[in-house]
Order: sequence, then structure tokens, then C-alpha cells
Amino acid sequence: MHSFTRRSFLAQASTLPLLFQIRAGAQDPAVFPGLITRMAEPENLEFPFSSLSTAITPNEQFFVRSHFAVPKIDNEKWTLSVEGTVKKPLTLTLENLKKLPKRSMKATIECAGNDRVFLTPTVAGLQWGHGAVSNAEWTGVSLSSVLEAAGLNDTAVEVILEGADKGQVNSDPKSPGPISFARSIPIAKAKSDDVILAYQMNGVDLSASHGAPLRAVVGGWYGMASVKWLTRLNVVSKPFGGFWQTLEYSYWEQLGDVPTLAPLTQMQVKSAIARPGRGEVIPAGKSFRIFGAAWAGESAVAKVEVSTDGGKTWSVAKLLDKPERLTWSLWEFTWNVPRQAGPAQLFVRATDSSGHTQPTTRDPNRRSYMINHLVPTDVVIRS
Ligand SMILES: Nc1nc2c(c(=O)[nH]1)N[C@H]1C(S)=C(S)[C@@H](COP(=O)(O)O)O[C@H]1N2
Ligand SMILES: [Mo]
Repeated sequence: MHSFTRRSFLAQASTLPLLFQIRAGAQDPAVFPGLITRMAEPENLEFPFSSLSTAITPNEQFFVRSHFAVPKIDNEKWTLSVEGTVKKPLTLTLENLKKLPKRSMKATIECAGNDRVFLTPTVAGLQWGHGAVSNAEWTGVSLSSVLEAAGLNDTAVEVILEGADKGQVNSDPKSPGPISFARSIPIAKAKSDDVILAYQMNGVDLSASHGAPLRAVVGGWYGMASVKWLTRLNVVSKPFGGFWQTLEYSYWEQLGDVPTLAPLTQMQVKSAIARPGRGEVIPAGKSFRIFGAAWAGESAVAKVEVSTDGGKTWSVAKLLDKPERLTWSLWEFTWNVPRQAGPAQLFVRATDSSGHTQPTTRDPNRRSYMINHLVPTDVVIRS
């Protein structure tokens, strides 16, 4: 465990009363229990959310979501091509990219299927719990500076971010041969400061699982937009109809009274409880630190509330990090646990700075994605 992580963990812990420090000690990231395997090949690994302890997720704890095998890339031979409706197509090496202005950005990446296991009835797809989400500081170059170097034509509407990984889609309709993982973003988002092409994650070069040598990080959007193993930026003059934004990673939106399938974009306001975990036994008549994270995509978190009585009453939780766009904040709430033994149901809900609060019920038009309705954490109080 590198010292950076430990220091920020201790800084947080030292503001808490001694009793909680002892409890927090049990959550020391040094005893991280390892990622949960949701699929071995391709690699799909979940962060065990109950081990959350620092706002920055250490690299080895960051969840992994991959549709295909990790592509074999030789960094020396790797290039990024910038093409399509641009004035000057480019072929950039890693060295070329590193000469452009370097910047860092903290951003939470949440898979659109995070918390899918809580949907009833069960839906197809990886059965993620709370941990298909993590937070890192990404370093690289702004997508906008690369686009500026190529010069966009006036007809440009989107940029397709394309990865080096590919495979055959066998579900109906079958793909016409192997296709690359690719996803487009509109020009306005592409030009904003929210998107970086990252070669580092938390101060070290990207690992193969997280997209080495270069990945996009589309801050505030669900994870599918943050294309790993980036090899091509294809600027197009009409909206892209790729597999991962039409058949997958889309939801039913109402166009007046006409339902239309729209690509998933921004992460919805959300919060989750790390501790206690589901089924955790809590000592009666004492205080207990309820703890977790909250995020709001392109918005900032404005408020986090906790209920310890199944959603009847709510109390404001304390934010441990100053809320910012794109990156999550940890929060805590001290629960004065009743003396009475028995079951208890906890909830957390967040509200963003534009006034959106997490919904209490699931909207089926979201298909198997964008899961931000309230889910209970059932615990047991024992004397
Ligand atoms: N090239 C490529 N990029 C990809 C994917 C992929 O399968 N291939 N998966 C996407 C999805 S669905 C998510 S949630 C994020 C996960 O990023 P991570 O594995 O670094 O956590 O990567 C995105 N970028
Ligand atoms: Mo995802």
C-alpha cells in the first residue's frame, strides 16, 4: 500500500472519536480483501464496496469492466489516429501526446449496470453489487487539445472513441464480424474540460486492465463512454449508431408521447452505504458510524441523508470531502443505535446541486442500466 493512501486514510480517521478510530482500523486498506470476480474472462472484477475507506480508490482496488480480452499492445508501436471530418488527420505516438499540455482530473467511473443485482425480477447482464464504481485521479491530455490540433470541420457532430479490443457479438442481431469496443460523445462534451485522454491513474502509468497505454475518461458519464485502449478518434458528421449505444447502454426516453431509445450519458445522482454491510450485526445501545460515498455526475452532491427506520425519517449526513463535479464525496452519519434488539433497515439518499434526489422506485424504462433508486441495507441490532 503506498503511503499516499495511508496518509489520507489516517487524516480522515483522526478527526473521529477514538472508538470509531478503532473500528475504522478494522477497515484499513492494507487488509483489502481483493476484488470480487463477476466474470473471469473477459475480466470483470468488482470493488468490494464495504472496504471503502478513502475517496481515491487505490489502483489495485479499482473495479474492472471489460467486454473482450485485454488487447495485446506494444507501446512502442501503438499510435492514436485522429481522423474523419477533420482538417488535418493525425497519427500520434505516446511521445507526441505527452508533449501536449498535461493535466489531472479526479473522476468517478460508475458502470451503468452498477447495483444490477438489486433489480427484481432479475435482468440479464453482470450481477454487480455496489462496487462497479471507483474513483481516481487521471492524468493525461485534454481531448479538446487533440481535437484542436486536428481542427474540426463545421459538419462535425460527434467523436467516436474506439478501443483496440474487439470481438464478435453473437446475440441477435449478430455483428457483421468482430467489432471494436467504441462509443461516441457529442462535440460539446468532447470540447469540454470534462474529457481527458489519460495515460496515468493515481500517479502511475495505466495498467493493462484499465486501458494502457491510453484511455478516455469522460467525466460525469457512465463508464461505457470512458473507452480503454484507445486507438482511434473518428470525428463524424452524423450520430453514431454503434452497438454499445443502441442495442446496449441505451434506455427508453419519452419524445413527447413517443418512446425513443437514447444512448446513456450522464451518471445520475447516487449514494451508497459501505458500512454497515448488508446483514451486519450492530451492538445495541451504542453509536455506530454509517459511512459511504455519494456522487452526481456532471453535477455536485448538495446533500446526503440517512434513514435508520426504513425510510420513515431522514437525517442529514456529514460530507467528508468538499462536493465537486465528476468526483465522489465520502460521507458519514453517527447512528445512536436503539437499545432494543431486532432488525433495522437503513437507507441513504443524495440530492444534487440542481435539486435532483434519488428516486424511491425503479423506472423500468431504464432497462438494466442507470440504477440509482433507493435500495435498503438490512442489518441486525443485537444486545
Ligand atoms: N475498449 C474498451 N473500453 C471500455 C470497456 C471495454 O470493454 N472496452 N468497458 C467500458 C465500461 S462498460 C466501463 S464501466 C469502463 C470500466 O473501466 P475500468 O475497467 O477501468 O473500471 O470501461 C469502459 N471502457
Ligand atoms: Mo460499464
